Amino acid sequence: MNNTSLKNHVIFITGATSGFGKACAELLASYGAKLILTGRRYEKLKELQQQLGAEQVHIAAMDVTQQDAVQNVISDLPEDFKNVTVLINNAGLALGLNLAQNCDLNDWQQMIDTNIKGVLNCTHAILPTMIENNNGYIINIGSIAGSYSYPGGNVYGATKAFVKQFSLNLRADLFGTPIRITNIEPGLAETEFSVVRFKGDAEKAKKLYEGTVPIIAQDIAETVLWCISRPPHININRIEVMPTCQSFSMFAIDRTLS
Ligand code: NDP
Ligand code: 8X3
Repeated sequence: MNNTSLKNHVIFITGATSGFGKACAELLASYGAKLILTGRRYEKLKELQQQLGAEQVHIAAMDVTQQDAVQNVISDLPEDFKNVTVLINNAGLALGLNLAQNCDLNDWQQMIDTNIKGVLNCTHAILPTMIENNNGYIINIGSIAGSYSYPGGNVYGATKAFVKQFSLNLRADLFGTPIRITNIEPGLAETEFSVVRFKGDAEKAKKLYEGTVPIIAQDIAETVLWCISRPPHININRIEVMPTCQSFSMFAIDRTLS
């Protein structure tokens, strides 16, 4: 995308300390965008700001589950960063891969708080600026787990189904404005995601990707860049992205129940 310039953009990224969010920050900065980078780990944000340049990058340690903290970060944005043009709702997590009957309720609640309420907190806080400026683009990071069921996907998949439907419903509500909405739905991708899902068990996470060629974070950053650089009359509603090595499977049939 040689002719693409994002010099007029101020892009707010949640979950910029790792994985897709970090790769988006690096790629979008290289096209000239101003960035607001958020996440809970301040040291990681600081490193990224030093790498990309403080002129172009504002950082704020923020937990998306905390409504007041989100609102404060947005109210306190420096003048140069106030007019957010793109919000990338990327922060999210899966906790555990147990069957529902063996899950920890706290894990379920944390996934709901982060993947659903976090998206709502950020969207609700930033939408008024977009409406006032008659300009904006919200990119949500969903998942194939929001469309396809698998054992152990229980609440994680359900949160991503919420994100998919919320994205479509936002489009319906924002009809008549130039504000665009996209839900990007990746499949198997190697980031810190599985280490978090397996509660810090890096060996188990590594095994999941063995013998595969998964999506990498840069692939999703390029998808985000492609969306942002579409002309204003085009809205990409949803994009489902899988690695070639991943596909669908047969329905499970229990023959012992007859
Ligand atoms: P990573 O674990 O590498 O990154 C997750 C990011 O979310 C981190 O920057 C983390 O930052 C942030 N985060 C988590 N909880 C919070 C919170 N409460 N407040 C603020 N930030 C938070 O995983 P990915 O990059 O893979 O995940 C990014 C998104 O992509 C997620 O929504 C995930 O569900 C989705 N996804 C991932 C896939 C995969 O296979 N990897 C496939 C499909 C979708 P910090 O810890 O510093 O707060
Ligand atoms: C992550 C992809 O298939 O592990 O959203 O749920 S999957």
